[in-house]
Amino acid sequence: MYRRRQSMYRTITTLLFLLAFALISTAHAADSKVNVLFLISDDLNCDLGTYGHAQVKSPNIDRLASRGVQFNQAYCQMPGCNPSRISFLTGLYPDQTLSYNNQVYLREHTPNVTTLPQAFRNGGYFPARVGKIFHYNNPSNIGTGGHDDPHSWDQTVNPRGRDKDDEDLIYALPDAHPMPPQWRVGDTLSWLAADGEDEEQTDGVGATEAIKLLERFARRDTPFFLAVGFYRPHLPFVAPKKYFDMYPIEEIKVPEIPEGYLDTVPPAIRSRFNYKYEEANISQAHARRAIQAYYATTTFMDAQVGRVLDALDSTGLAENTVVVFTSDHGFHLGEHGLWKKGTLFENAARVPLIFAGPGVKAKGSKTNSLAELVDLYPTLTELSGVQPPPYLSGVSLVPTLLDPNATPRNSAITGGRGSYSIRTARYRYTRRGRGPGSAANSELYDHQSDPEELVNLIRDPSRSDVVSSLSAMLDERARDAAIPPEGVIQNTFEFERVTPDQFRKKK
Ligand SMILES: [Ca+2]
Repeated sequence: MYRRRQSMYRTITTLLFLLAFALISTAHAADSKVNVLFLISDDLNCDLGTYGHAQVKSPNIDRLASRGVQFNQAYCQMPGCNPSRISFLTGLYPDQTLSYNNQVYLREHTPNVTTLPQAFRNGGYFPARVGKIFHYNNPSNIGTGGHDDPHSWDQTVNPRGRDKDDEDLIYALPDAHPMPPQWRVGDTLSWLAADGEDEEQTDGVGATEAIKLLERFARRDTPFFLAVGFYRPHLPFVAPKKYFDMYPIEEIKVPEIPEGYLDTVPPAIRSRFNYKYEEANISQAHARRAIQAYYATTTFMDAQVGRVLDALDSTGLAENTVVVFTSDHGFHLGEHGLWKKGTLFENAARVPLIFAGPGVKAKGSKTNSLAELVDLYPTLTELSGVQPPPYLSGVSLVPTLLDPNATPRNSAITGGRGSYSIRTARYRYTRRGRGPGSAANSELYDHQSDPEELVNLIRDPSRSDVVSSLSAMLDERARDAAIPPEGVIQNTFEFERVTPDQFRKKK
């Protein structure tokens, strides 16, 4: 009897031990899921230390690059906030999301799409957002949810700093066509060397909130997808004074434009060059101030990135967290005589893109492998083992994260609705409007001899073979980028938007 009981106890003990072991293993499986920290800046170009800029100080982004893989040739899908963000957050091209401007909400045209954070949520992750991930009108929507997608997050934080209260102090270029002040500071070149500390600015508040979330996540077992969207260096260029002092005005260089340059670009885009009178006719003194302010704002934003990265280290989460840093599109600072974004030139299409953390083996590499922002989705799901939806359009960049010489794609496209630019390792070929390419609607730039894209070679007879092969490549890529994604509803109608003023007039 005693023996039988003893044997029964032994069996129960063994069973309990096995059960405990199974529970621990499950907990470990949850632990071993890698987290994602997705950092994105608004309107940031590649004027950064790690991208070889001689003046701009970006020690924290540089630090991230030194422990990860930096893509030197990464391009956005559309050089505007909302269409670019909707594209990479759905893993689809603009001709698939049908979102081309800053007014539309993601689900107006693609109501049942699974967003990137949603895929992580479906995979058992806790998706959280701080600041601008989906589109926000910047700065007018700061402090609100902007164009957010409520299906994407379990928690959201909308930071708001003293930059909103200081808007009256912001200097804006004298405007040829007066607009309400709240719109002007986000649209016209405008800046403020602000009083106060980093932590008081919207991006400082955002970084503080992101740090709090990381500290909380470190105490939990649930894997997280934390997206932190910085508002700067988007206009207005507002940063604490000390960052302006880092860039003495006499050291700022304004890009020079060759005599007769405008005659070399297709007539269809010339209007783009002059659409804002005060920017097209900017004085050298104002141009210097604007560039100084952009650099200062970039360095301020970089410092906030540094605070979040420090928290990732101090919480012990860095080891098990994939970090991405990027921007929604580039930004012109006077090149070609252009300011801001919205063009199909390199400065507006190219974005910084850095991956670090588990799965990123080629640490400290700078790769020339081409990448598109639409590749973010399949890359992050592969790195974390999350199931992606079957219709994604991008390609995974994981091969390049293992070997910087790997080339998952041989071209990158930017554009939609008939106007596209294609970038290969050497060339940029751009065609505006549907229909066959001609010297009147196309451009060809050879980056080997002309990295500033100032010499349009489209009429050069010795390049006709290059033009026809790039033209065929562009046709094929544009066709593929418009294939309806299987299972995703596409609403093709446009929503009518009426402002309160227009509504009153209509009545
Ligand atoms: Ca933007």
